[in-house]
Amino acid sequence: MRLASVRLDEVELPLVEPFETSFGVELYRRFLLVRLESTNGLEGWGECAAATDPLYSSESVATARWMLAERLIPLLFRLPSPSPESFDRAAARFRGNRMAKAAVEIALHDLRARSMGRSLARSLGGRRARVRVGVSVGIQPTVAKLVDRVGRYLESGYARVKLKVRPGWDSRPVAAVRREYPDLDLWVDANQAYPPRALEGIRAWAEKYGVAQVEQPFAERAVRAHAALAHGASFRVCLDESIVDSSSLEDALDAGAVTSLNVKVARVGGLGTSLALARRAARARVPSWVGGMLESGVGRAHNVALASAPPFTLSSDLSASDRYYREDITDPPFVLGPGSTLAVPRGPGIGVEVVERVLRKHRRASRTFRP
Ligand code: OSB
Ligand code: MG
Repeated sequence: MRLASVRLDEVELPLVEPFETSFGVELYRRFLLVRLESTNGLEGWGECAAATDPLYSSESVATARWMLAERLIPLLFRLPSPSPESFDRAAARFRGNRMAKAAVEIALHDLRARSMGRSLARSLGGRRARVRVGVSVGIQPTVAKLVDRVGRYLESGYARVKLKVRPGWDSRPVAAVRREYPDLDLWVDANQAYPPRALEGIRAWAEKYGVAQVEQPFAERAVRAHAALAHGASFRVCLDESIVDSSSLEDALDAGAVTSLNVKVARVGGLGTSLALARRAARARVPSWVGGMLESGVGRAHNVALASAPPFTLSSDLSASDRYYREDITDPPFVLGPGSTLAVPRGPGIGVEVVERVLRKHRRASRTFRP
């Protein structure tokens, strides 16, 4: 496999509705897309999940753009035979910047799967034809609006809901949703918003309202606080931001700080590491699931393919395209099917087509690199 060109596009897509977390509100998503082209005319697509501001992690669109243009794409052109594994090894000499690295690694996975005429899901060892999904619901202006929002998601077929919480927006909204939907599989995600001393308070409302899973209540490095919350808890303690590589996972497993693992391709630097972490967690009897970063159809297709692999057993944060964007850059859209599932594309590679016309409409910048 030889590369003829790499295109780096910057895109801005409006969200169907604002997405508010403990970090702030997002009205649209600005992100980078990587398009690899091989000398035999095949393409490979990757999306970089870094956001405009470094709120979820230290990366941003600007740092990822620099990393890709000035370091990772030149490094990719220097590889004698580019593959996800050879790129991952070569890129390891640069610290961090995992979202930038992931954009290239996943594009190489797509390109390789296409060159073998296989779906990405199959080339990752995926076995499921459909993956179970849920919906992540942002902080709403009022509790009544939240209950209404959750109700509409349930009517459209989602069987699991994750509420974004933060100090001041937790026990009241959680109680209201539980009162209205007594059987709902209810999760919460705080994106590190609580200090360790909030532990007993969180435990109280999570147990009282039957929350199945509490995600990342404390800071990224707060392994002991997460372990204390997980000890004897009736709910799973899920780590997201804390787990970025195998050593952070080993430390969390050792401490008993993780009883559910949110695997995000972007956060851990690619599909290869995602699979390795989920397999490692499964050996420790910790279930994994695929998390999302409001990706466009490109990143979503990678995430869905990953979620079809055996080590992922809980429902993923991968909703239908229309939950995020009125007009997505890929076709066909992901639609919610029976039993709160998305179908895993079967075509070559990611199995969805990037629609250049729509992409151009939302593109803010584009650069093409050649060896
Ligand atoms: O913490 O899981 C998170 C979106 C942006 C940043 C962080 C998170 C999220 C989500 C969205 O929860 C999940 C999705 O893509 O549907
Ligand atoms: Mg999270």
